[in-house]
Amino acid sequence: MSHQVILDCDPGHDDAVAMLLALGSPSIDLLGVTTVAGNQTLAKVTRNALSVLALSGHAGAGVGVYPGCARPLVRELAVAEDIHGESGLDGVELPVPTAAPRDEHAVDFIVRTVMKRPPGTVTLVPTGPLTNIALAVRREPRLAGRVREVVLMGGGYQRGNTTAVAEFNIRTDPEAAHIVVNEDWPVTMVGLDLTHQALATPAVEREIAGIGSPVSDFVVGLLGFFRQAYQRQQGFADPPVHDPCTIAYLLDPGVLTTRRAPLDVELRGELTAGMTVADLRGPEPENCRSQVAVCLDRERFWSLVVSALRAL
Ligand code: PIR
Ligand code: CA
Repeated sequence: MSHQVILDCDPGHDDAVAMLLALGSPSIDLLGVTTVAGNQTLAKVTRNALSVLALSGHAGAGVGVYPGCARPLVRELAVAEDIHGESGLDGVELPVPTAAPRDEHAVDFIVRTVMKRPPGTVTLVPTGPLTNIALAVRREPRLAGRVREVVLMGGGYQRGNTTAVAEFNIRTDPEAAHIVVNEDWPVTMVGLDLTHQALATPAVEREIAGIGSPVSDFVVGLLGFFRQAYQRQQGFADPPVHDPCTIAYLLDPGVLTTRRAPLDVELRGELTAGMTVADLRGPEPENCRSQVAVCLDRERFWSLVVSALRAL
């Protein structure tokens, strides 16, 4: 059975890898790519999404890119130029897009797509700020009952990266994240606790380089830039490739261990705005619709990524 997925992203080095993992995996049916301002401006991340689709060739043919929100609901946009560079995908030459963005807003596309398909079939995978997803469920509250699951990259129950306790996607639009995690739909939070285990080690890089295709060369270029940025800005030896962990979970749920936990987002804390608060006290609650990702099977994760890249 294949997963029908809308990928809502802000590419972004790791978003690009998430796109390629989805495109190169036959059991993911990518219904569309929606974009949101985050790592870079909306215009830049939309262009980047189109470039990645062009690179992926036939796999990306027919997958539309739908531009969404150009800024967060309440706060000012602060892009992650220090990590992703001026283009949002620095370190590679960007393929010339072979298609234009679609003439439909991301929020409208999400609502239309989920409502026209059978209930419980479409999975939303946000890997950027949650602005589009929040607006979609406010625009059409029935989305909550129809979406199969929201599998998001964002947050963390132990630490942040943008502030001590807040992760970038959530910190960028905390109000949107608050809407999404408080909605009555299943949410899987793939946060930094998990994605900091998805490190692109030199061995991983060598394996990808060994594929020897335009797609693998592109990914090696991305990882090289991402490694240097992470060494400089975050003191990591190897860069964590956050966003594809969400898609990998759909491909093979066993790649992650998860724990059910009530979730919320701090909006007002002087030191903690944008923090995701997971209640991990006591035994694991049974009827709780949210869960957090805890542990990554690194080997299985990278083998999914490598096979997808090889297939493109
Ligand atoms: C990664 C991101 C933003 C800032 C930093 N420092 C690192 C982007 C990634 O694309 C991922 O979706 C998420 N936001 C991780 O915080
Ligand atoms: Ca991202």
